[in-house]
Amino acid sequence: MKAHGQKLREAFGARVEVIPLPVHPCSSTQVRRELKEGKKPAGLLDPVYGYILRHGLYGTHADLKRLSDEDLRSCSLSMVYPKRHAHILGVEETAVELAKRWGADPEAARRAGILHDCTKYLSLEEHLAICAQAGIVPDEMEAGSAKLLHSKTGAALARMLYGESDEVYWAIYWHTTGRADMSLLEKIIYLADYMEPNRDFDGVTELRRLCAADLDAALLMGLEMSVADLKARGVPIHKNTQGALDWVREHRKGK
Ligand code: DGI
Ligand code: FE
Ligand code: FE
Repeated sequence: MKAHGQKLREAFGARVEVIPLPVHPCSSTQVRRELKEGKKPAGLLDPVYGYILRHGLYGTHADLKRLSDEDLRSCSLSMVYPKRHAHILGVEETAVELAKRWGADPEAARRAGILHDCTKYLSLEEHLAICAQAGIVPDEMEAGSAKLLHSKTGAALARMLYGESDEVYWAIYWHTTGRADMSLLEKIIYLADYMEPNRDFDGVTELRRLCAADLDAALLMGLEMSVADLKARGVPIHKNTQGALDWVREHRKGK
């Protein structure tokens, strides 16, 4: 390499910089062999491994309905842009913490956290196709909004593709708007999504404190901030967002 640089310099007067690249620790032949044997090859990036599992490439035959947490995480990360990876990992970790704090099933919280945004970057057409397949009928506002539909289609794939439970399904389903009468796990995923460690906004420290001290007070704060933010941006409030806010206000009266 150094010799090539020298030659180019002499022949063309080129400015040559030699940048040493790290030697990749595995051979592609070995990676393919390990995949075929059902192993996760060392050195393969998680989202790449997830893509291979989802598409059954290189002789893999993973049962997507019975994935380990690690493989489910790889699959979810492979479905979204890398800029969302830290958020997904943050929601997973925060949801598990909140589940332990408030007595929900930490494993269900983990699986919902891992999958909650897996359809975030699908087109409106793709969202509508999944809804049709899953028997979900979007209302008028949802039918025109990929942002509102990603929680529905994320839930649909969690159930149809990954075989997740009803509890996980509904926690993902309601994570964007919330609703009246939210279950404990629904509150946990909604709030973990709001205040995981990568989130940064005025009030996030107070929201985190409330999440550890009084979950419904945190939910009220989250919903109030969300509605204020949507209003400030001129975005119409979905009836389930309003329903969640009205419900938690009523529910907390006298506290
Ligand atoms: O998917 P994330 O970015 O992690 O967060 P999220 O699932 O809470 O989605 C946030 C988006 O959802 C944001 O762009 C606004 C939208 N959204 C949430 N509530 C409402 C809403 N959009 C409308 N029109 N009405 C709502 O009530
Ligand atoms: Fe989301
Ligand atoms: Fe999210």
